[in-house]
Amino acid sequence: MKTPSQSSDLNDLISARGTGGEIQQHAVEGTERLTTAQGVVIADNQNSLRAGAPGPTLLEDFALREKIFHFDHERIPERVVHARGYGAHGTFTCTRAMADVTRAAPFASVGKQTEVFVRFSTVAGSKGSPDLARDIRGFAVKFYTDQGNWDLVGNNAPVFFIQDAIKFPDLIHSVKPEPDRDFPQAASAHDNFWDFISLTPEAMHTIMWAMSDRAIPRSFTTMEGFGVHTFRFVTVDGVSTFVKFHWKPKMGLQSVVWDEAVKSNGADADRHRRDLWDAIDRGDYPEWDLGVQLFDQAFADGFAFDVLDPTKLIPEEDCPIQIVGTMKLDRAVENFFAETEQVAFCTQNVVPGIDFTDDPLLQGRNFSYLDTQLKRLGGPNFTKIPVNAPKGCPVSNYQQDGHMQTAHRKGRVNYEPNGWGEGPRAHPLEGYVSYLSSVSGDKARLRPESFSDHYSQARQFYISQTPSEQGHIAAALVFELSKCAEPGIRARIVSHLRNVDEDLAAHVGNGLGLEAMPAPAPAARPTRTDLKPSPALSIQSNPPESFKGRVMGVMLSDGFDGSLLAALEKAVADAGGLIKIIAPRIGGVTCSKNNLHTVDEKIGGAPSVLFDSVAILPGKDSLATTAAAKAFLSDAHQHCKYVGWSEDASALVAVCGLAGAEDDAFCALTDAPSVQAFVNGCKNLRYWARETLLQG
Ligand code: HDE
Repeated sequence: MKTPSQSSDLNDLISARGTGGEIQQHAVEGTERLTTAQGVVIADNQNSLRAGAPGPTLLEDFALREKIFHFDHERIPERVVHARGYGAHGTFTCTRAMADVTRAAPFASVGKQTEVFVRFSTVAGSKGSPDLARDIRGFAVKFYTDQGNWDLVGNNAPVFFIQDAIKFPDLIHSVKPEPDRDFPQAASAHDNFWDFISLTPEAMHTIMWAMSDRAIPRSFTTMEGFGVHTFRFVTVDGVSTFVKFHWKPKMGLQSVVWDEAVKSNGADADRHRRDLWDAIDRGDYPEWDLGVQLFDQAFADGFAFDVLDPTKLIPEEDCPIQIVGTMKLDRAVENFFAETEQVAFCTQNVVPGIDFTDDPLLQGRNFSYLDTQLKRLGGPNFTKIPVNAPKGCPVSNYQQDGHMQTAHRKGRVNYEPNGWGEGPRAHPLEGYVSYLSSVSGDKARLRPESFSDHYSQARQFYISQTPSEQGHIAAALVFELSKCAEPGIRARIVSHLRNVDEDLAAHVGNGLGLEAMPAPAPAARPTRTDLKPSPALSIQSNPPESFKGRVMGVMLSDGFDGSLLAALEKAVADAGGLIKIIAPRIGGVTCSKNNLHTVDEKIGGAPSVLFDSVAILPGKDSLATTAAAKAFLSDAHQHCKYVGWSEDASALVAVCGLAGAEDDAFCALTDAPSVQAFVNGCKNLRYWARETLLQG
């Protein structure tokens, strides 16, 4: 049977015309019937029941009433934070059995598989906000283990802005649109956010992450994930080991530059979700390794900071990451709302073998998630929604009733203990047993003294970046603070930066045009300068050296050199990448031999910011007078991408002011070997040396 998209003839789609000439599609033998929610087959889905024509619509039209009623209630409250998100299903496969450190089900044996659902998100923007906002990303994974659901509700940064949950509403209020004017959307570049930050020195480490390229990832699939808090692994015998969780993308780390992020949001506000959808759709399933940092109390005691402080990380160099499994996302959602919107993560969803620590942020989170789900999903039975229901184990308890109950116990017994000899019972050995720890101390509102160093790891992060990345951090700070109207806020931030790194503070102060540098902010503890750089924290120092899964945008016009395109297609395919053809008309483009080639995007519809590298192979029309083609080339060059171009593009290159600008990544394509050399280079993704030259 033809699908509507395959059928080009409207008449094929029409099975009847109504009296007004409107299109009616009627079910025929063997096809699905349209029904009401009560199961009554609908006869006419185009006209409501009227008394006369035209005449008043009748209240007795239950099909109309039900349809509109349901529509009116389609929306549920969006998440207060992490509203903008995208999910997919997959599998976690254990590659290292860890029964010696945890009884947690996913790590029981090598090769054991556990189904997962992942939701990636931004934090600040609302549900319809653009994907490439500068923001921390959520990285929440639900493991449907055979001992119950375990949610690892993490972020793409290993640290957080605040040390105590009581500050969370203020942090989030400050970053969200300002309450009187309701802007800016999905942006931290405004007074309220920086005002709050300037009065919250503990945020400085996470600010470094948020101003770095980590906060503008190329894709969900090119970012790391972190559990942030220190958790506990616990063995069957009750022995505990501290654990920090890390997700390492197999595609490697990759981000975009800020100008690209801004333009991407205009060109394709759905860039990240589309990228994930497309990757799964073409069978290029994204994967992450799960790594753990394991350490004991002795390590914690000897570590420079408190391992319970969520504004601190443990450098990989101090405590190596051990890879224990791989997650593969291989199934897109069937329905965005049913799955991605309704999925309910909760830090308290843990399974035997995984336990909490006294990290005050984790403790606060444990309180929050159920609360928000009750509000969003409307009642306590959201655990019955398929995406939230455990899959790997039975569920049996005496919980009953409530809104939308869909699973009821049979029979008389709804309590325990009971003398009827019926129903489920607790099991002291198989059940969840909390790690036995002693608690003592005064009841008071307090912050541990061991949490009071706010700058040392911010500095460590900064000095771990390449000069180019440091430049991006400084530029981001200048951009964001330039959006703050209140000069006092700018100065206060610079006063904190002086405690992080004097050069950074000077760059930002200069970029803002501060008349005088403010004094360094009073610090509870002086910044340590003995912490060594941690190369693992830099994206540029850890290039993927692969073009796998990356996309080259190839701009063509009629009469282009087909042999060059063929060489490009082969080289990119060999490198595991993809090509998208951009041309003046979506209907096709002809090569010099007059063969028609398919086109993916019209020029102007897919600017170069959407591609990892670009090639420009025009034909008779050199595209030198096409504004969108000029922007395509200029931006790709400006964004330090690998750019290949054929001789026929010389006029375009010249009008962009790039004649004679050849560098290792701005390459003339003349024949198959030059094409191969260009594609070999593309695996470096960017040519950062150009950035320095462009800045003069
Ligand atoms: Fe969340 N957070 N959070 N958070 N969080 C929510 O739960 C909260 C924090 C994170 O894709 C909410 O269902 C408090 C850190 C992710 O559905 C809410 C505090 C980290 C997601 C909530 C934090 C996170 C949320 C809103 C401070 C990284 C999206 C909707 C104590 C380790 C999950 C919801 C998804 C969502 C509360 C801080 C990660 C309101 C009180 C730190 C990835 O319950």
